[in-house]
Amino acid sequence: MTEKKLEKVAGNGLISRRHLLGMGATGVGLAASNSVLGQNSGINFEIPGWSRTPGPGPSNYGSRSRYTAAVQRSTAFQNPTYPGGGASRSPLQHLQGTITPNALHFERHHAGIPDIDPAGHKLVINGLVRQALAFSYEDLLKYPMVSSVYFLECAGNSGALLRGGNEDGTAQSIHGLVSCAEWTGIPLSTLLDEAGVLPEARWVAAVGADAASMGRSIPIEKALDDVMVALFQNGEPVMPGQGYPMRLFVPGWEGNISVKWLTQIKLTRAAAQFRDETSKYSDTLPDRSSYQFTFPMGTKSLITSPSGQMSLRNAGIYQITGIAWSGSGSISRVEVSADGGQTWADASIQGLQLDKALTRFTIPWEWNGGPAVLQSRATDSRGNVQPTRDVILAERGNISFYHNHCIQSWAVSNSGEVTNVYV
Ligand SMILES: Nc1nc2c(c(=O)[nH]1)N[C@H]1C(S)=C(S)[C@@H](COP(=O)(O)O)O[C@H]1N2
Ligand SMILES: [Mo]
Repeated sequence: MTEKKLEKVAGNGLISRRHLLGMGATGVGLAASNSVLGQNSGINFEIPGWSRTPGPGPSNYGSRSRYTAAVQRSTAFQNPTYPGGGASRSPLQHLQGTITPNALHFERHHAGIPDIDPAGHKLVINGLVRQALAFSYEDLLKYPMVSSVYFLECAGNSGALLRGGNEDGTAQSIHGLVSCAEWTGIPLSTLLDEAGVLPEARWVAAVGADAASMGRSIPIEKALDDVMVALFQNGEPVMPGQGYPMRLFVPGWEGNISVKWLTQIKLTRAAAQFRDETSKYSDTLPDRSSYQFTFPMGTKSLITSPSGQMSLRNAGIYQITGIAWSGSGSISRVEVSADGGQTWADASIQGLQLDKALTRFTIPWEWNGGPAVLQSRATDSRGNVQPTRDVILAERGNISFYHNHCIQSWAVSNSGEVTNVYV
Protein backbone atom coordinates (compact mmCIF):
# COMPACT_ATOMS: atom_id res chain seq x y z
CA MET A 1 0.00 0.00 0.00
CA THR A 2 1.52 3.26 -1.03
CA GLU A 3 1.05 6.67 0.47
CA LYS A 4 -0.68 8.16 -2.55
CA LYS A 5 -3.56 5.64 -2.45
CA LEU A 6 -4.71 6.75 0.99
CA GLU A 7 -7.58 9.22 0.85
CA LYS A 8 -7.30 11.57 3.80
CA VAL A 9 -10.63 12.64 5.28
CA ALA A 10 -9.49 15.00 8.07
CA GLY A 11 -6.32 16.59 9.41
CA ASN A 12 -3.27 14.80 10.79
CA GLY A 13 -3.78 11.45 9.08
CA LEU A 14 -7.40 10.28 9.36
CA ILE A 15 -8.07 7.99 6.40
CA SER A 16 -11.24 7.22 4.46
CA ARG A 17 -13.25 4.33 5.79
CA ARG A 18 -13.17 2.91 2.26
CA HIS A 19 -9.59 1.92 2.95
CA LEU A 20 -10.62 -0.35 5.79
CA LEU A 21 -10.62 -3.40 3.55
CA GLY A 22 -7.33 -4.93 2.66
CA MET A 23 -5.14 -2.67 4.74
CA GLY A 24 -5.43 -4.23 8.14
CA ALA A 25 -1.95 -5.72 8.11
CA THR A 26 0.15 -2.82 6.94
CA GLY A 27 0.51 -1.17 10.31
CA VAL A 28 1.75 -4.24 12.11
CA GLY A 29 4.28 -5.61 9.68
CA LEU A 30 2.55 -8.87 8.68
CA ALA A 31 2.77 -8.14 4.98
CA ALA A 32 5.59 -10.60 4.37
CA SER A 33 3.76 -13.61 5.79
CA ASN A 34 0.22 -13.25 4.51
CA SER A 35 0.38 -15.94 1.86
CA VAL A 36 -1.70 -18.77 3.31
CA LEU A 37 0.57 -21.67 2.45
CA GLY A 38 3.74 -19.74 2.93
CA GLN A 39 5.32 -21.56 -0.05
CA ASN A 40 8.99 -20.63 0.04
CA SER A 41 8.67 -17.68 2.30
CA GLY A 42 10.64 -19.18 5.17
CA ILE A 43 7.60 -19.94 7.32
CA ASN A 44 8.40 -22.59 9.90
CA PHE A 45 6.13 -25.67 9.74
CA GLU A 46 7.34 -27.34 12.93
CA ILE A 47 4.43 -28.82 14.89
CA PRO A 48 4.08 -26.99 18.23
CA GLY A 49 3.96 -28.95 21.50
CA TRP A 50 0.29 -28.25 22.08
CA SER A 51 -0.58 -30.01 18.82
CA ARG A 52 1.29 -33.21 19.73
CA THR A 53 -0.77 -34.44 22.68
CA PRO A 54 -4.44 -34.15 23.61
CA GLY A 55 -5.26 -31.39 26.07
CA PRO A 56 -7.59 -31.52 29.06
CA GLY A 57 -11.18 -32.56 28.35
CA PRO A 58 -14.42 -30.69 28.84
CA SER A 59 -15.05 -28.91 32.14
CA ASN A 60 -18.08 -27.88 34.18
CA TYR A 61 -17.50 -24.16 33.98
CA GLY A 62 -15.16 -22.52 31.50
CA SER A 63 -12.12 -20.46 32.22
CA ARG A 64 -10.20 -18.23 29.87
CA SER A 65 -6.75 -18.78 28.41
CA ARG A 66 -3.98 -18.36 30.95
CA TYR A 67 -2.32 -16.10 28.41
CA THR A 68 -5.09 -13.52 28.82
CA ALA A 69 -4.97 -13.46 32.62
CA ALA A 70 -3.64 -9.89 32.58
CA VAL A 71 -7.00 -8.66 31.28
CA GLN A 72 -8.48 -7.79 34.66
CA ARG A 73 -10.76 -5.43 36.48
CA SER A 74 -8.83 -2.97 38.62
CA THR A 75 -9.90 -2.87 42.23
CA ALA A 76 -9.26 0.41 43.97
CA PHE A 77 -8.61 1.21 47.62
CA GLN A 78 -9.66 -1.05 50.49
CA ASN A 79 -10.78 1.23 53.30
CA PRO A 80 -11.12 -0.47 56.72
CA THR A 81 -13.75 2.08 57.78
CA TYR A 82 -15.81 1.23 54.69
CA PRO A 83 -16.01 -2.59 54.70
CA GLY A 84 -16.93 -4.05 51.32
CA GLY A 85 -17.22 -0.58 49.80
CA GLY A 86 -15.48 0.55 46.65
CA ALA A 87 -15.43 -0.15 42.95
CA SER A 88 -13.70 -2.21 40.30
CA ARG A 89 -13.30 -0.98 36.73
CA SER A 90 -13.67 -2.75 33.38
CA PRO A 91 -10.46 -3.04 31.30
CA LEU A 92 -11.95 -1.10 28.37
CA GLN A 93 -8.67 -0.87 26.44
CA HIS A 94 -8.39 -4.67 26.26
CA LEU A 95 -11.97 -5.41 25.18
CA GLN A 96 -13.55 -5.45 21.72
CA GLY A 97 -17.13 -5.55 20.53
CA THR A 98 -19.73 -4.16 22.90
CA ILE A 99 -20.61 -6.87 25.43
CA THR A 100 -18.72 -6.92 28.71
CA PRO A 101 -17.97 -10.47 29.90
CA ASN A 102 -19.69 -11.08 33.25
CA ALA A 103 -16.42 -11.55 35.14
CA LEU A 104 -15.19 -8.17 33.86
CA HIS A 105 -18.37 -6.11 34.41
CA PHE A 106 -17.48 -3.13 36.61
CA GLU A 107 -18.66 -3.23 40.22
CA ARG A 108 -19.67 -0.57 42.70
CA HIS A 109 -20.70 -1.74 46.17
CA HIS A 110 -21.64 0.32 49.21
CA ALA A 111 -21.37 -2.51 51.75
CA GLY A 112 -19.91 -5.45 49.86
CA ILE A 113 -21.64 -8.38 48.17
CA PRO A 114 -24.26 -10.18 50.29
CA ASP A 115 -24.14 -13.98 50.06
CA ILE A 116 -27.82 -14.44 49.19
CA ASP A 117 -29.39 -17.90 49.13
CA PRO A 118 -32.26 -17.46 46.65
CA ALA A 119 -34.35 -19.91 48.68
CA GLY A 120 -34.40 -17.40 51.54
CA HIS A 121 -34.80 -14.23 49.47
CA LYS A 122 -38.05 -12.36 48.83
CA LEU A 123 -39.09 -9.43 46.67
CA VAL A 124 -41.93 -7.48 48.31
CA ILE A 125 -44.12 -4.93 46.54
CA ASN A 126 -46.10 -2.75 48.93
CA GLY A 127 -47.13 0.82 49.71
CA LEU A 128 -49.76 2.45 47.48
CA VAL A 129 -51.00 -0.76 45.82
CA ARG A 130 -54.31 -2.63 45.90
CA GLN A 131 -52.63 -5.74 47.32
CA ALA A 132 -49.10 -6.11 48.68
CA LEU A 133 -47.24 -9.05 47.09
CA ALA A 134 -44.20 -11.12 47.98
CA PHE A 135 -42.33 -13.12 45.32
CA SER A 136 -39.77 -15.85 45.81
CA TYR A 137 -37.02 -16.41 43.23
CA GLU A 138 -38.88 -19.54 42.08
CA ASP A 139 -42.08 -17.51 41.63
CA LEU A 140 -40.30 -14.97 39.47
CA LEU A 141 -38.77 -17.63 37.20
CA LYS A 142 -42.32 -18.51 36.07
CA TYR A 143 -43.03 -15.09 34.56
CA PRO A 144 -42.51 -14.23 30.88
CA MET A 145 -39.20 -12.44 30.48
CA VAL A 146 -37.71 -9.90 28.09
CA SER A 147 -34.07 -9.46 27.03
CA SER A 148 -32.24 -6.31 25.99
CA VAL A 149 -28.65 -5.20 25.67
CA TYR A 150 -28.01 -2.15 27.85
CA PHE A 151 -25.00 -0.26 29.11
CA LEU A 152 -24.66 0.51 32.82
CA GLU A 153 -22.57 3.50 33.91
CA CYS A 154 -21.84 4.86 37.38
CA ALA A 155 -22.63 8.58 37.71
CA GLY A 156 -19.10 9.02 39.07
CA ASN A 157 -17.47 7.56 35.95
CA SER A 158 -14.90 9.93 34.36
CA GLY A 159 -15.60 12.46 37.14
CA ALA A 160 -11.91 12.84 37.96
CA LEU A 161 -11.43 14.45 34.53
CA LEU A 162 -13.36 17.50 35.69
CA ARG A 163 -10.77 18.01 38.42
CA GLY A 164 -7.74 17.86 36.08
CA GLY A 165 -4.70 15.64 36.60
CA ASN A 166 -4.64 11.98 35.56
CA GLU A 167 -1.85 12.36 32.99
CA ASP A 168 -1.06 8.69 33.58
CA GLY A 169 -4.71 7.58 33.43
CA THR A 170 -5.89 4.73 31.22
CA ALA A 171 -9.26 4.12 29.56
CA GLN A 172 -9.86 1.73 32.47
CA SER A 173 -8.74 3.96 35.33
CA ILE A 174 -10.54 7.07 34.06
CA HIS A 175 -13.62 5.58 32.36
CA GLY A 176 -13.90 1.94 33.51
CA LEU A 177 -17.15 2.40 35.44
CA VAL A 178 -19.16 1.56 32.33
CA SER A 179 -20.06 -1.91 31.04
CA CYS A 180 -22.68 -3.44 28.76
CA ALA A 181 -24.57 -6.73 28.93
CA GLU A 182 -27.67 -8.51 27.73
CA TRP A 183 -30.06 -8.29 30.68
CA THR A 184 -33.02 -10.66 30.94
CA GLY A 185 -35.83 -10.32 33.41
CA ILE A 186 -39.41 -9.43 34.11
CA PRO A 187 -40.72 -5.98 33.15
CA LEU A 188 -41.40 -4.18 36.43
CA SER A 189 -44.73 -3.08 34.94
CA THR A 190 -45.90 -6.74 34.90
CA LEU A 191 -45.35 -7.06 38.66
CA LEU A 192 -46.76 -3.60 39.40
CA ASP A 193 -49.91 -4.40 37.38
CA GLU A 194 -50.41 -7.51 39.46
CA ALA A 195 -50.10 -5.53 42.69
CA GLY A 196 -52.43 -2.82 41.29
CA VAL A 197 -50.86 0.64 41.47
CA LEU A 198 -53.17 3.18 43.15
CA PRO A 199 -53.69 6.46 41.27
CA GLU A 200 -51.95 8.56 43.97
CA ALA A 201 -48.67 6.59 43.59
CA ARG A 202 -46.12 8.78 41.75
CA TRP A 203 -42.80 7.12 42.70
CA VAL A 204 -41.41 3.70 43.48
CA ALA A 205 -38.78 3.28 46.19
CA ALA A 206 -36.45 0.33 45.51
CA VAL A 207 -34.32 -1.16 48.29
CA GLY A 208 -31.52 -3.73 48.19
CA ALA A 209 -30.81 -6.60 50.61
CA ASP A 210 -27.15 -5.64 51.13
CA ALA A 211 -25.87 -4.35 54.48
CA ALA A 212 -26.10 -0.80 53.05
CA SER A 213 -29.87 -1.27 52.42
CA MET A 214 -29.19 0.91 49.45
CA GLY A 215 -32.34 2.56 48.17
CA ARG A 216 -33.37 4.80 45.30
CA SER A 217 -36.61 6.40 44.11
CA ILE A 218 -37.83 6.19 40.52
CA PRO A 219 -40.67 8.22 38.98
CA ILE A 220 -43.65 6.00 38.18
CA GLU A 221 -43.53 6.84 34.44
CA LYS A 222 -40.04 5.32 34.11
CA ALA A 223 -40.92 2.41 36.41
CA LEU A 224 -43.79 1.49 34.07
CA ASP A 225 -41.71 2.04 30.93
CA ASP A 226 -38.55 -0.06 30.38
CA VAL A 227 -37.42 -0.92 33.93
CA MET A 228 -36.97 -4.63 34.62
CA VAL A 229 -36.26 -6.96 37.50
CA ALA A 230 -33.21 -8.62 35.96
CA LEU A 231 -32.48 -12.26 36.78
CA PHE A 232 -29.99 -13.06 33.99
CA GLN A 233 -26.85 -11.33 32.70
CA ASN A 234 -25.47 -12.42 29.34
CA GLY A 235 -27.57 -15.57 29.58
CA GLU A 236 -26.51 -16.84 33.01
CA PRO A 237 -27.88 -15.95 36.43
CA VAL A 238 -26.86 -12.42 37.44
CA MET A 239 -23.40 -12.48 39.06
CA PRO A 240 -23.28 -11.95 42.85
CA GLY A 241 -21.40 -8.69 42.25
CA GLN A 242 -24.15 -7.50 39.91
CA GLY A 243 -27.00 -8.29 42.33
CA TYR A 244 -27.72 -12.05 42.44
CA PRO A 245 -30.40 -13.28 42.65
CA MET A 246 -32.11 -10.19 41.21
CA ARG A 247 -31.49 -6.54 40.54
CA LEU A 248 -33.50 -3.64 39.29
CA PHE A 249 -32.30 -2.53 35.87
CA VAL A 250 -33.16 1.04 34.89
CA PRO A 251 -31.99 1.47 31.27
CA GLY A 252 -29.97 4.56 30.40
CA TRP A 253 -30.11 6.08 33.89
CA GLU A 254 -27.23 6.59 36.32
CA GLY A 255 -25.96 3.24 37.62
CA ASN A 256 -26.79 3.94 41.24
CA ILE A 257 -30.52 3.69 40.58
CA SER A 258 -30.27 0.09 39.31
CA VAL A 259 -30.62 -1.32 42.83
CA LYS A 260 -28.85 -4.66 43.25
CA TRP A 261 -30.00 -7.56 45.48
CA LEU A 262 -33.48 -6.06 45.09
CA THR A 263 -35.80 -6.94 47.99
CA GLN A 264 -38.46 -4.22 48.20
CA ILE A 265 -40.44 -1.99 45.85
CA LYS A 266 -42.66 0.48 47.67
CA LEU A 267 -45.14 2.72 45.84
CA THR A 268 -45.12 6.24 47.29
CA ARG A 269 -46.43 9.74 46.66
CA ALA A 270 -42.98 11.37 46.68
CA ALA A 271 -39.32 10.46 46.35
CA ALA A 272 -38.14 8.74 49.53
CA GLN A 273 -35.01 10.95 49.94
CA PHE A 274 -32.65 8.02 50.45
CA ARG A 275 -29.05 8.78 51.35
CA ASP A 276 -27.86 8.04 47.81
CA GLU A 277 -30.26 10.51 46.24
CA THR A 278 -29.52 13.34 48.67
CA SER A 279 -25.87 13.30 49.78
CA LYS A 280 -24.59 11.92 46.46
CA TYR A 281 -25.09 12.01 42.71
CA SER A 282 -26.35 15.62 42.56
CA ASP A 283 -24.89 17.94 39.93
CA THR A 284 -23.61 21.21 41.30
CA LEU A 285 -23.87 24.53 39.45
CA PRO A 286 -21.55 27.56 39.40
CA ASP A 287 -23.73 29.44 41.93
CA ARG A 288 -23.37 26.50 44.36
CA SER A 289 -26.97 25.39 43.93
CA SER A 290 -27.53 21.92 42.48
CA TYR A 291 -29.97 19.84 40.52
CA GLN A 292 -31.50 17.26 42.79
CA PHE A 293 -31.76 14.52 40.15
CA THR A 294 -29.91 13.86 36.92
CA PHE A 295 -31.27 10.55 35.70
CA PRO A 296 -30.27 9.75 32.09
CA MET A 297 -26.55 9.40 31.41
CA GLY A 298 -25.18 11.79 28.79
CA THR A 299 -24.23 11.18 25.17
CA LYS A 300 -20.66 9.98 25.37
CA SER A 301 -17.82 8.25 23.57
CA LEU A 302 -14.26 7.29 24.21
CA ILE A 303 -11.36 6.05 22.12
CA THR A 304 -10.18 2.81 23.73
CA SER A 305 -7.24 2.29 21.38
CA PRO A 306 -4.89 4.08 21.16
CA SER A 307 -5.49 5.24 24.75
CA GLY A 308 -3.64 6.22 27.91
CA GLN A 309 -0.41 4.33 28.68
CA MET A 310 -0.29 2.63 25.29
CA SER A 311 2.66 3.32 23.05
CA LEU A 312 2.77 3.29 19.27
CA ARG A 313 5.96 1.62 18.08
CA ASN A 314 6.26 2.80 14.49
CA ALA A 315 4.78 5.46 12.31
CA GLY A 316 2.14 3.83 10.09
CA ILE A 317 -1.47 2.83 9.96
CA TYR A 318 -3.52 2.14 13.08
CA GLN A 319 -7.19 1.34 13.61
CA ILE A 320 -8.60 3.87 16.02
CA THR A 321 -11.45 2.18 17.91
CA GLY A 322 -13.72 3.01 20.81
CA ILE A 323 -17.17 2.89 22.35
CA ALA A 324 -20.09 5.30 22.36
CA TRP A 325 -23.38 5.34 24.27
CA SER A 326 -26.29 7.53 25.32
CA GLY A 327 -28.85 7.25 28.09
CA SER A 328 -31.42 8.91 25.84
CA GLY A 329 -31.36 6.66 22.76
CA SER A 330 -29.06 4.97 20.29
CA ILE A 331 -25.82 6.31 18.80
CA SER A 332 -26.35 7.76 15.35
CA ARG A 333 -22.88 9.13 14.62
CA VAL A 334 -19.34 9.18 15.97
CA GLU A 335 -16.73 11.60 14.65
CA VAL A 336 -13.00 11.35 15.30
CA SER A 337 -10.32 14.04 15.29
CA ALA A 338 -6.55 13.53 15.23
CA ASP A 339 -5.72 17.23 15.60
CA GLY A 340 -7.33 18.07 18.92
CA GLY A 341 -10.75 18.94 17.51
CA GLN A 342 -9.80 21.23 14.62
CA THR A 343 -11.01 18.81 11.94
CA TRP A 344 -13.30 15.78 12.22
CA ALA A 345 -14.15 12.69 10.15
CA ASP A 346 -16.99 10.20 10.55
CA ALA A 347 -15.96 6.88 12.04
CA SER A 348 -17.67 3.67 10.89
CA ILE A 349 -20.03 1.97 13.28
CA GLN A 350 -19.03 -1.65 13.82
CA GLY A 351 -21.95 -3.94 14.68
CA LEU A 352 -25.30 -2.92 16.10
CA GLN A 353 -26.55 0.53 17.11
CA LEU A 354 -28.91 -0.48 19.90
CA ASP A 355 -30.92 1.78 22.18
CA LYS A 356 -29.06 2.62 25.43
CA ALA A 357 -26.25 0.18 24.63
CA LEU A 358 -22.56 0.49 23.86
CA THR A 359 -21.82 0.98 20.16
CA ARG A 360 -18.36 0.36 18.72
CA PHE A 361 -16.74 2.69 16.20
CA THR A 362 -13.56 2.53 14.20
CA ILE A 363 -11.58 4.60 11.71
CA PRO A 364 -8.14 4.06 10.15
CA TRP A 365 -5.41 6.58 10.92
CA GLU A 366 -1.95 7.06 9.57
CA TRP A 367 0.38 8.23 12.32
CA ASN A 368 3.20 10.25 10.80
CA GLY A 369 5.40 9.99 13.87
CA GLY A 370 4.57 13.52 15.01
CA PRO A 371 2.38 14.83 17.82
CA ALA A 372 -1.37 14.19 17.64
CA VAL A 373 -4.39 14.64 19.89
CA LEU A 374 -7.05 11.96 19.35
CA GLN A 375 -10.68 12.69 20.25
CA SER A 376 -14.10 11.20 19.55
CA ARG A 377 -17.48 12.93 19.60
CA ALA A 378 -20.79 11.04 19.71
CA THR A 379 -24.24 12.12 18.53
CA ASP A 380 -27.34 10.21 19.64
CA SER A 381 -30.67 9.47 17.96
CA ARG A 382 -32.20 12.54 19.60
CA GLY A 383 -29.52 14.83 18.18
CA ASN A 384 -27.63 15.28 21.48
CA VAL A 385 -23.94 15.93 20.75
CA GLN A 386 -21.18 15.08 23.22
CA PRO A 387 -19.79 18.34 24.67
CA THR A 388 -16.21 19.41 25.31
CA ARG A 389 -14.84 19.57 28.84
CA ASP A 390 -14.87 23.39 28.72
CA VAL A 391 -18.60 23.41 28.01
CA ILE A 392 -19.31 21.14 31.00
CA LEU A 393 -17.10 23.21 33.31
CA ALA A 394 -18.80 26.43 32.16
CA GLU A 395 -22.26 24.95 32.77
CA ARG A 396 -21.53 23.37 36.14
CA GLY A 397 -18.67 25.26 37.74
CA ASN A 398 -15.55 23.82 39.28
CA ILE A 399 -16.86 21.57 42.05
CA SER A 400 -18.90 19.38 39.71
CA PHE A 401 -17.99 15.70 39.62
CA TYR A 402 -20.89 13.45 38.55
CA HIS A 403 -22.31 12.74 35.09
CA ASN A 404 -19.23 13.83 33.18
CA HIS A 405 -19.67 12.91 29.53
CA CYS A 406 -17.12 15.28 28.01
CA ILE A 407 -14.88 14.54 25.04
CA GLN A 408 -11.71 12.66 26.07
CA SER A 409 -8.42 13.81 24.55
CA TRP A 410 -5.48 11.40 24.20
CA ALA A 411 -2.16 12.96 23.20
CA VAL A 412 0.33 10.97 21.13
CA SER A 413 3.91 12.20 21.57
CA ASN A 414 6.72 12.09 19.01
CA SER A 415 7.92 8.90 20.66
CA GLY A 416 4.44 7.35 20.43
CA GLU A 417 3.49 7.56 24.12
CA VAL A 418 -0.24 8.08 24.68
CA THR A 419 -1.40 10.20 27.63
CA ASN A 420 -4.52 11.94 28.90
CA VAL A 421 -4.45 15.67 28.11
CA TYR A 422 -6.72 18.68 28.45
CA VAL A 423 -7.08 20.77 25.33
N1 LIG B 1 -28.16 -2.61 46.77
C1 LIG B 1 -27.23 -1.91 46.10
N2 LIG B 1 -27.48 -1.56 44.85
C2 LIG B 1 -26.56 -0.85 44.14
C3 LIG B 1 -25.32 -0.48 44.73
C4 LIG B 1 -25.07 -0.90 46.07
O1 LIG B 1 -24.01 -0.66 46.64
N3 LIG B 1 -26.05 -1.61 46.73
N4 LIG B 1 -24.45 0.31 44.00
C5 LIG B 1 -25.04 1.14 42.96
C6 LIG B 1 -24.10 1.85 42.13
S1 LIG B 1 -23.44 3.29 42.76
C7 LIG B 1 -23.87 1.47 40.83
S2 LIG B 1 -22.92 2.41 39.80
C8 LIG B 1 -24.41 0.19 40.30
C9 LIG B 1 -23.24 -0.69 39.89
O2 LIG B 1 -23.71 -1.91 39.38
P1 LIG B 1 -22.66 -3.07 39.08
O3 LIG B 1 -21.85 -3.28 40.34
O4 LIG B 1 -23.46 -4.24 38.67
O5 LIG B 1 -21.79 -2.58 37.96
O6 LIG B 1 -25.20 -0.50 41.24
C10 LIG B 1 -25.99 0.31 42.07
N5 LIG B 1 -26.86 -0.51 42.85
MO1 LIG C 1 -22.45 4.41 41.03
